[in-house]
Amino acid sequence: MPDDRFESNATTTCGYCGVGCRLETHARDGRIVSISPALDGPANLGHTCLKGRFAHQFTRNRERLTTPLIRGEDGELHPATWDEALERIATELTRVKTQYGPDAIAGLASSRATNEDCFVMARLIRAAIGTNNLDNCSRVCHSPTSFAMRKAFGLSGATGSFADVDHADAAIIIGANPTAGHPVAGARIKQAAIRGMRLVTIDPRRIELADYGVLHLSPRPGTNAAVVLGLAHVIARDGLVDQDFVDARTDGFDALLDLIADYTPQDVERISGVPAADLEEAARIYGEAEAGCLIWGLGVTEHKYGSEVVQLLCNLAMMTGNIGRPGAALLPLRGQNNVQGSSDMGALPDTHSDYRPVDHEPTARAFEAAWGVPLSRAKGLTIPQMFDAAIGGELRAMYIFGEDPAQTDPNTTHVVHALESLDFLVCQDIFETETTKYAHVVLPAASFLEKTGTFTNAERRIQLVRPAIDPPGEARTDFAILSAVSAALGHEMPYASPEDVMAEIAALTPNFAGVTYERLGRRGLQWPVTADGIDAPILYADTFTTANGLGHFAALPYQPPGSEASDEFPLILVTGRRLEHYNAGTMTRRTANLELLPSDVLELHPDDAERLWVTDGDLVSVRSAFGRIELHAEVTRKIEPGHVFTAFHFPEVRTNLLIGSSADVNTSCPEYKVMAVDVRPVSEVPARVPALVAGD
Ligand SMILES: Nc1nc2c(c(=O)[nH]1)N[C@H]1C(S)=C(S)[C@@H](COP(=O)(O)OP(=O)(O)OC[C@H]3O[C@@H](n4cnc5c(=O)[nH]c(N)nc54)[C@H](O)[C@@H]3O)O[C@H]1N2
Ligand SMILES: Nc1nc2c(c(=O)[nH]1)N[C@H]1C(S)=C(S)[C@@H](COP(=O)(O)OP(=O)(O)OC[C@H]3O[C@@H](n4cnc5c(=O)[nH]c(N)nc54)[C@H](O)[C@@H]3O)O[C@H]1N2
Ligand code: SF4
Ligand SMILES: [Mo]
Repeated sequence: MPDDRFESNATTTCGYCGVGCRLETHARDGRIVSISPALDGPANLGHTCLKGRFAHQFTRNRERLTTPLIRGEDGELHPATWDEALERIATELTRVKTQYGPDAIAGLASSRATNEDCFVMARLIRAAIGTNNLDNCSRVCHSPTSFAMRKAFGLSGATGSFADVDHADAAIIIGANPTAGHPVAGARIKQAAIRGMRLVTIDPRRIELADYGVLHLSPRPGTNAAVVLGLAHVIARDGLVDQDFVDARTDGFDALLDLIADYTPQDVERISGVPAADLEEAARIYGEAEAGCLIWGLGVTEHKYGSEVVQLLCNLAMMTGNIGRPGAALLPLRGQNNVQGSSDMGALPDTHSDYRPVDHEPTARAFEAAWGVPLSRAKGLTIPQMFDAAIGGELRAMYIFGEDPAQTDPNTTHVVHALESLDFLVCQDIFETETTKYAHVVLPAASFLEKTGTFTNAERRIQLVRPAIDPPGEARTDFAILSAVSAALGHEMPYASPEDVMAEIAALTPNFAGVTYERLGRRGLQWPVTADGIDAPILYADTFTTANGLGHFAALPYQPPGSEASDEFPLILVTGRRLEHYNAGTMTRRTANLELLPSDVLELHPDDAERLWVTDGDLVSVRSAFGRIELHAEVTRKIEPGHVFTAFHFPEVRTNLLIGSSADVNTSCPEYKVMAVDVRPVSEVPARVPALVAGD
């Protein structure tokens, strides 16, 4: 609510995670002085976490980019004017395009930026440059969820809303740690569990929510498929199938029944380590619920068979009829503030907005008519394919907008090699990052607290973003920068403001047909939004959005992960997140959150610590087949013996030196969650080991 103690007040949407909390910002003298929760925010109901409420000091940090930078003859980045930067970009991209063709250029769109920014980025890459080489961070995150849900049900999004948690009598959370990654949703789940919702958590680590649940299963990393097939086995065996739903609404169930015969609780215990009795109890809790939710995260997707496990989760919901009703939702916890939206907008190599294939003629023609240029019908490159092509010499230039692959993508050595191989790299960010080290031009952008637009949260809710303060120095909004770059390349876009962009998105995107800023108002709308403005908190009440209107079961067997413990690498490293820091950490490391958590640490079970002669706080070396890092150990019982855990928020640690190129079979989402490693105290590392450090 407006507060006259401040010079300006704006209601906006948090730019950190996919919960999409609505925030009241209060500014004075051009700086944010405080942020409070918006009481009517539908996803946050008057709450925020410590990031949304307090982690805003980065906006006026001295290291913010305030002018464009151009790399000089001396190899250093130097301040430059906007005209110089735009001219350099236009000259270099035009040269590459003329010499090698448009497919020698690729772009990454930012899932931290707005829908409008991502749509304009898609137009820049597709229309101004002429290629479909465009991808976004969803590739390394929930692309398996998107793939699987489109296959099973039709649409790429949660089937319900966070509010369904309030109406569920049971929920399974698998491979997600919401009290760290989606804290406001995590708190809502806690409240529901306290009120009596029966919560089952499935995670190799004893996550905080396990203490609020009735049952915690701790599978070996990479064995989710066996666990989920086992749950289906028990549901079928114990007569908990909703046969009416299966008969009326789905196809493919018989093939699943044949497959799950082989996944008895005893078989599953052998594969996953989950006690047979616990698996049976979990199956009954979900199978007997009147309304049950399935909630998942990266512990499902960032695996070799991540997209298959999401399909197996869709099976569970269909066989029990737990879909399309209040309290019966599938809620993938989409990660970044706008990773749902960047993909919805078509910042992907194979789809325009609404996930319509680039070779779908009517769609391609509609975009051609709107943009006035011919568009390619050929699929573009995914992020890992871009890096391979850069090393192979086919890709010569990249435009990286709000993404830090040199820190966050897997196999850092390979990524750095790819970035170094490019003739020309543009980065558009709010800070210098590990990736800008390889850029030829760096463009200073506005942060989410300094711009207008919309973000789409993990429940498909499109919400307004409003500026609380001005961008620092000469930094410009992403919308303004991308429009200027496109114009410099000779493709003038006609939009005067992000609102104009939304008008075009609505005109070209059936699921956004009725979206206007006015209708979004304070509470947003959940897509699909009909032309007269009716939105959809719950999908699939009567029919699925597949070609035949039926939900599709998938009979997919368990297959082992890409990395397994060996004599040389006896421990399994799992990576994930910390409450206090956010992904590349560019923002949260420049706030007081750094005092709460000053570094990444390696979680290690006391039994392993004793065997390795490591005590709490010791510096340890972690080595995989791909690289080696050093960090301090935290000895804790939160983790099972044989496993170790760390995050990836600190460039000085560079966790992703350890991760290889193994990835989801359908979407190339990296297998960040399972890597065989060797851990030892640093003093014990023999002199010859540094030879194995990545890059040698
Ligand atoms: N504080 C904070 N919040 C964030 C982020 C952040 O960096 N910091 N990042 C945002 C982003 S981009 C995303 S995508 C989300 C991610 O949010 P989550 O999906 O919750 O992400 P993670 O913590 O990476 O992984 C979740 C859990 O998966 C478990 N896991 C690993 N392997 C397996 C397995 O084989 N089986 C099972 N069942 N579990 C497994 C891990 O132990 C971990 O507890 O968070 C978003 N929110
Ligand atoms: N080991 C390991 N690695 C992982 C993961 C894991 O679980 N384990 N998770 C993966 C996942 S799920 C994800 S999503 C990725 C995230 O990886 P990234 O997308 O690389 O990380 P972010 O920190 O979200 O943001 C990227 C960049 O956007 C910039 N930025 C923020 N806001 C804006 C803006 O408004 N405009 C512009 N132009 N720039 C902005 C930030 O400064 C930052 O440099 O990391 C992946 N990496
Ligand atoms: S829960 Fe997510 S959206 Fe809400 S304040 Fe925290 S980081 Fe922001
Ligand atoms: Mo993510």
